Amino acid sequence: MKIVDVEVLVTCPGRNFVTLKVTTDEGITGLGDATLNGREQAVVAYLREHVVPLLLGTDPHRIEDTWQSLYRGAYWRRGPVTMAAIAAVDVALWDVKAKVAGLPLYQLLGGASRERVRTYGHANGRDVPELLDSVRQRQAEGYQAIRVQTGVPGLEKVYGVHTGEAIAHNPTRLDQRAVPVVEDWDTGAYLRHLPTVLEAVRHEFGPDLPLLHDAHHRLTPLQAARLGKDVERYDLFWLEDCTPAENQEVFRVVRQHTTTPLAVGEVFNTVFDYQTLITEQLIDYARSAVTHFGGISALRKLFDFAAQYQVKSAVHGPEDISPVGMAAAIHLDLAVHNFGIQEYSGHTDTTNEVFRHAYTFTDGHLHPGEAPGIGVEYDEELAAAHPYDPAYLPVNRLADGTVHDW
Ligand code: EZ4
Ligand code: CO
Repeated sequence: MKIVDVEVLVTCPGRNFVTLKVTTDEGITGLGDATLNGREQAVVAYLREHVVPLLLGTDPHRIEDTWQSLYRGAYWRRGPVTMAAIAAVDVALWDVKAKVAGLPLYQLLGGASRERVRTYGHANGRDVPELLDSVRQRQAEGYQAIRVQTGVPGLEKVYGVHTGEAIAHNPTRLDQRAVPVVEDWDTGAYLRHLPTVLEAVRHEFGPDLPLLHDAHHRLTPLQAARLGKDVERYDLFWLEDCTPAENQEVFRVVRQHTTTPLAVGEVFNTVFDYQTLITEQLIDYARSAVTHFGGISALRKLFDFAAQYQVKSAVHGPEDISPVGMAAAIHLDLAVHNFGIQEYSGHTDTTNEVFRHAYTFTDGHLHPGEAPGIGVEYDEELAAAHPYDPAYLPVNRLADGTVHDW
C-alpha cells in the first residue's frame, strides 16, 4: 500500500484545529491532530513544506520507520512544532493500519485493560460560591473527579477562570488584529487564598470527591513545596504544573517537602523532558498530549517507561486538543496498564459536527467506541465554512508589569 495524498486541513469551529489527512492508493484515509494552540500555522507550514513531500509514495504500514525518519532525518530534534507534526503523521498512520485490520485502534495496542476510561472535568469560579456551583454543574454532567480553579481576591483575570468577555482559558480575538489578553498575578495572594478554597470545597462535597488543581507553572520550587504541604489535609488527587519544569531538578525540592501527588508534562514533547522526573520518582502522573508528544508511538513508550517507576498516565485533554487527538488518547488510555486519569473538557457542538466521533462520554467515563481506526470522520465541507481565525493565548503580568509564567 502507498500514500498517494496528504492534506493539511485547518478549521475554526469555535477554536483553531489543524488536521492531517493521509489517503492511500486503496482509498483508505487516516487522520492526525496537529493543533499547537496559538502557534497553529507554524505546524501547518512544517507539515506542508517539509513533511508531506516525504510521505508521498511511502508505505503507511511502516509507522515506526516513518516516525524515526521524520525525527532523526530532520537533524533538528524535539520541540513542540516538530513533535506536533510527527504526532499528526503517527496518529494518521495508526488510523490507517487499524482500519485495514478492521479493528478499533485500542485492539492493536494490546486490547482493553479496563472497561472504560475515568475522566476529570474543570470547575471554575470567580469566587468560592461560583466555584461550588460549577462543581455541582460538572457533577450533574456526570463527572466523578473535578479540577477546581478560582479567582484570587484583588486579581482581575486569573488562569482557568471565566471573567466575562475575556475568557482567560481561551484564545481571544480582537477584530482582525489578534493580540493576547493580559492576565494578572500575585503568587503571595494565591498561596494564601487556595487553601481556603479547598477547605470550602471539601466542606461542601465531603472527603470522597477526587479534586485536582492546576498551578500552571507559576511557582518557585519553595512556593510549590509550601503549597503542597499547606494543602495536604485536603487530599488532592494531584497538584499540576507547580513549577516551570524545564528544570527537572527543582522537583527534588518540592518532593522532599510534600506528599501531595504531583503531575506535570502538558508542555513537554519528548521522553527526555521526563528523564529525571521519572527515574527519581519525583512525579506521580505524566500529563503529555498525544498531539504534542510525537503521537501514539512515543506516548506508549513514555508510559511503559513510567510504569517501571509507578508513574501513571494522565493524557492532556483540554478543548484545544481536537477530537482526533482526544480519540487517539482514549484508545491509548483503554490499553495501557498504568492508566491514571484522562482530562476531558468536551468540545463545542460545531466541533463535534466537524469531527464526528465514535467515542462516548457516560457517567464521567469515556470509551473509544468500536469503529475501525481511531473512529473519527472529518466533515470537510462544514470545516471549510469555519475558516482559520488568528488567536493568541494570554500573557500573564505581575502588578508592576513584569511578565510572569503563564
Ligand atoms: O492551558 O491547553 O490542564 N490544562 C491546561 C490547559 C492549557 C491549554 C494551553 O493551550 O493547563 O488549559
Ligand atoms: Co494544565
